[in-house]
Amino acid sequence: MLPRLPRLMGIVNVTPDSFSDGGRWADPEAAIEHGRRLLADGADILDIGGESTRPGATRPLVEEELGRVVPVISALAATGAAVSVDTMRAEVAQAAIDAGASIVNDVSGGLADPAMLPVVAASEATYVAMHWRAHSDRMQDFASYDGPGGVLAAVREELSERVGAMLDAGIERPRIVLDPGLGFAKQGEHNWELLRGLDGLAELGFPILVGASRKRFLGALLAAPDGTPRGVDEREYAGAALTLLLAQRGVWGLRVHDVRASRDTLRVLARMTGCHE
Ligand code: PMM
Repeated sequence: MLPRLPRLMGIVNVTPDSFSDGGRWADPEAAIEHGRRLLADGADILDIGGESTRPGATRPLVEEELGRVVPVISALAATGAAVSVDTMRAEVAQAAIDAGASIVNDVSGGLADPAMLPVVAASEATYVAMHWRAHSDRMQDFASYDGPGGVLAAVREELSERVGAMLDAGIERPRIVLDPGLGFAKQGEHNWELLRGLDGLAELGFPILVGASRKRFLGALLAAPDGTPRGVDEREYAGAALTLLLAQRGVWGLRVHDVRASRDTLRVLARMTGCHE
């Protein structure tokens, strides 16, 4: 059977310092407007985050994070949009659910805050658990995968441990989505290996979300002859190529900045293959 097309999760970073769009939507009104534009461009879900996870980033206070995301989630969920909250904090996840979010996207897979899994378990939210090893100010110190099977085996094993914790906490299987965590405690080549070997991760039996959009490894791939990385705003064709390839591999979702480019790509794929949109 042909795979269903992946859901497009449009990114709304309500932060002053995210790597590709830091500061652009830091004001709630600008973020709400941006979310509306992404919906018009074809987003199925809006992923709203108030903490930058760029390598080296320091964490905002919980009050700051709440003040950034809650008004934006309330406004966008009130229009009927499917909203996800990108947070590692249980308190923020709870406030987001109360404001209308139906997905909790936790880049730490429950490792950053011990209260996260119980909060999600007590809700009906879908839980996206990403592979993660440490906070952004020191995650690149953990980007080594020297064991047998390399990065693929390590990510698979560490995510399956997290699945065990989620099930123990009472999050039912159908609510769990896994994410390989491209760029989080990973070097560029690790990201490529994970993308090539994604089917191995899918063997765990859970839907897969991938966030490759505009990331540094694409800038490196597209670097100028002198080695200067391609700018963050000029990586959308590489992103669209990944959208196509990953859709053909049957991923559940793609977390993207350039929703229009990905939606156009999926429309072509649907017409060519008969996948349903
Ligand atoms: N990447 C970023 C933030 N949140 N969430 C998931 N599930 N997967 C990701 O790969 C991911 C994420 C960082 O990227 P950004 O600064 O472009 O938002």
